[in-house]
Amino acid sequence: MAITLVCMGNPLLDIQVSKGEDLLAKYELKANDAILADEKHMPLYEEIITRDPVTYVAGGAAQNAARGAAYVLPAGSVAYIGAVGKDDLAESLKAANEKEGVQSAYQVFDGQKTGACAVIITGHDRSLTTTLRAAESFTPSHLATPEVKALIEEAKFFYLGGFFLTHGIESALELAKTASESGKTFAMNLSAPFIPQFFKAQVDQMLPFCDIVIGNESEAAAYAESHGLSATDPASVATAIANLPKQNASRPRLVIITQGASSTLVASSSPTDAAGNLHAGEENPKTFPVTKMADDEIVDTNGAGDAFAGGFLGAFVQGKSLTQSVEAGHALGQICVGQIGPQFKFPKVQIL
Ligand code: 26A
Repeated sequence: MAITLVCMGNPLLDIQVSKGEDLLAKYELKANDAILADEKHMPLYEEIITRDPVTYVAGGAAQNAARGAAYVLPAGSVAYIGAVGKDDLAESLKAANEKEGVQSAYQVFDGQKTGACAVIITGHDRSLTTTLRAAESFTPSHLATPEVKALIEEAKFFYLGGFFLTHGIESALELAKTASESGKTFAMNLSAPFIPQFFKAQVDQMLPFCDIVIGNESEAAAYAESHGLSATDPASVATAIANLPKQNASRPRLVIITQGASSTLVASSSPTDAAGNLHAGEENPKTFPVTKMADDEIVDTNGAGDAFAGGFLGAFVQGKSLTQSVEAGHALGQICVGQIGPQFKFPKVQIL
């Protein structure tokens, strides 16, 4: 199979614990948030590994989405780019990718450590505190290596974790511009409220090249606030982002806002999207209902948004309709919520 989707982001190992109320209080963390660690959080990485039980699981938002997309795509369709250290963590991430059908094209930094994310679960909430380590050393030169260049030429769809924008925009812009100039589809996730909030300029620079923007309700609210939008409800924000200037005018921009257990919204910059959906006269944004999971089916919500993105892309890349793609996203999100961390169910269940 040829590679059809290339994802780029920060490869991280998730170190996950539950019942972490005391850790949230001690490190002044919010129950449902994603942040970059600062000095005061560093002891958390020593402390969390002493908890019993502690689970190590492959993470990194875009890498989770890549594994999610691979779940629904034919074998050999997905590759992932990011920077790691030369260590055991990187080996275990690579093994997880391999097992789940993602080709890793890592930029490897000898002498640096692979990034990690402390995942603290309390109830259904997840608090993510990330130390990027090698992930933030990624350089645009990696995109020019023969291996990566070939993957980029082969792929028809690209997906960027908005988190990647915290350590520079050069590589992200290069990938987005290459996609846009060659008429390929470029998708970006807003990733966390702090991205549209504190990396507004970077997000704004990327958006003209984005065909698909994915986020959740809190990221939409953060976008509305940092951009001074008067209408701050998710539907209005989705419409506002959809209608921003777009470099590649040959296809409309889709903006997808998930809302946890509430319905997903999709706004399109024009009534008909690439897959021939959202016809003129249809509601825009369109609402896609979510089937609620029972409390006892929910393990944790770490990676649910990434799983949605992966499921959506996996279907969209195969030319499925917008409705089928959103439903594949919902299905994969629910599979992920039923597992510890950003994992899927093996043997695979049919979702398309
Ligand atoms: C730059 N930051 C903060 C991050 C992340 C991140 N992935 C990339 N960059 N912070 C958390 N994550 C990942 O998000 C997933 C859940 O959506 C975690 O590794 C986790 O697997």
